[in-house]
Amino acid sequence: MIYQPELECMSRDELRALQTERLKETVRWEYDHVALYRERMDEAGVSPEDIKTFDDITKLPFTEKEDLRKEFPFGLLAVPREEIVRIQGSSGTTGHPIVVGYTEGDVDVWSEMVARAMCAAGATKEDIVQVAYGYGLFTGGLGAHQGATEIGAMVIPMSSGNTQRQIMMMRELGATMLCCTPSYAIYLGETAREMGLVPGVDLKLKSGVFGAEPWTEEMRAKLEDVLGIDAYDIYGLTEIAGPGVAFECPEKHGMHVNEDHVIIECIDPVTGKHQPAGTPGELVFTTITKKGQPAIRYRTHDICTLDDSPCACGRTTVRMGRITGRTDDMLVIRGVNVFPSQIESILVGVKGASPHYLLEVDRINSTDALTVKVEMAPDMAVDAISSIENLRNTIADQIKSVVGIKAKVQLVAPKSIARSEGKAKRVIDKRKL
Ligand code: DLL
Repeated sequence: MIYQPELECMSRDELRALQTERLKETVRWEYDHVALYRERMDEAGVSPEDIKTFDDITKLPFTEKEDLRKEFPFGLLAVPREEIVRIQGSSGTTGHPIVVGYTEGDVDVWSEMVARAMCAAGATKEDIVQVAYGYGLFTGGLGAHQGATEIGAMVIPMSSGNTQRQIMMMRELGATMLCCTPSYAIYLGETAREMGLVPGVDLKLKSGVFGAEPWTEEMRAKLEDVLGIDAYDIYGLTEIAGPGVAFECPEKHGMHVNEDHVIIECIDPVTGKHQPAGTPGELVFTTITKKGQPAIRYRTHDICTLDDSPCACGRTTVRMGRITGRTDDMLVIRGVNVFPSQIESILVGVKGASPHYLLEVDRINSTDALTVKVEMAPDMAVDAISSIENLRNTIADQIKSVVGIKAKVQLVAPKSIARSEGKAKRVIDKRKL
């Protein structure tokens, strides 16, 4: 189903014209109201009048997370503080948290974006949506909550954690949709099965909208199997809105970007120049309907490819592929670029291994060493030492052939790697400690 066909399916020409008008307004708004944008544009020798066509966006300077840190908490507000009705934030892995202010209108825009995503995953007012993303400064909980409310569905605002209680409520209230991180969804599914519950019989879940962390097609298959549902990807980031910046339709061939609210660019992270469609690059977003704290050419560090070919679902918006890594998440091990998602794809395809893993990188005698800790699948027969040895070798061989580096594989007991109720932590880089 398409929530707002008149907006999600408009012709590319109409969409470009709308984006261009909104871009001009946003640039003028930021220039007039936010010192940082005015200074940056003055330094770059570009004024709001120079933005006449869509392609003129490339004249504008980039912004970064560091700008939000420096201007913490209210330096980037483009409206008086009293106009702000909500603060959301993200901690990030380093440094001070960042916060973003929303006006009432900004919250509405965000809710609309999430409602489109939920609708694409089949949500109607009949649905009972269990939100197991964390509520709080993190945008997952409230974002999913607002989107489901916008559709008129009934929300169970569980937040993350309390896994057994979570499953009890899911069963007793008859939740039909689930929203949480994909890693937590798998954990919920595994726990439900351990509790003796059968999806489809004891649980009524039909679909779910999962995001906030990178995941793979293999993880999707696992998640769909363990919970007996149809799993959809949703992408977003606090600086731009929260979840709902882009979302999957039933074609599941990339995430439709809500282009009437944001402009997406995919750049070469080194040169800053646009990548052709289909070539991986760093995503850059400009919000074009926000008033409280708009963002112009915000560099996400997320890497993926864009696809502007028509989609069979009828939406005309450009699609982004899965996030394959982050420019700042990429591990360089003995000179080879390694993304955790590559290892994950391998593990999910190996019988006897589970998708619960941890990468540990260290420097031993001036050489980088990668250890991959992998939980054995609960049904793995561990009676013969040879079977463990075989499993270890299979994983190591596949890492060598796919990623191109030698890794030490350590098989650990099921459930011994800490489970995450939010974003999973997959990497410990001891070289940075
Ligand atoms: O994670 C917003 C969100 C909540 C999205 C719930 C989807 C669902 P932040 O905490 O600011 O916001 O983290 C944003 O998370 O730059 C990506 O690196 C990563 N990320 C978000 N969604 C996906 C996804 C929320 N579907 C950062 N696939 C982003 C891969 C994702 N990575």
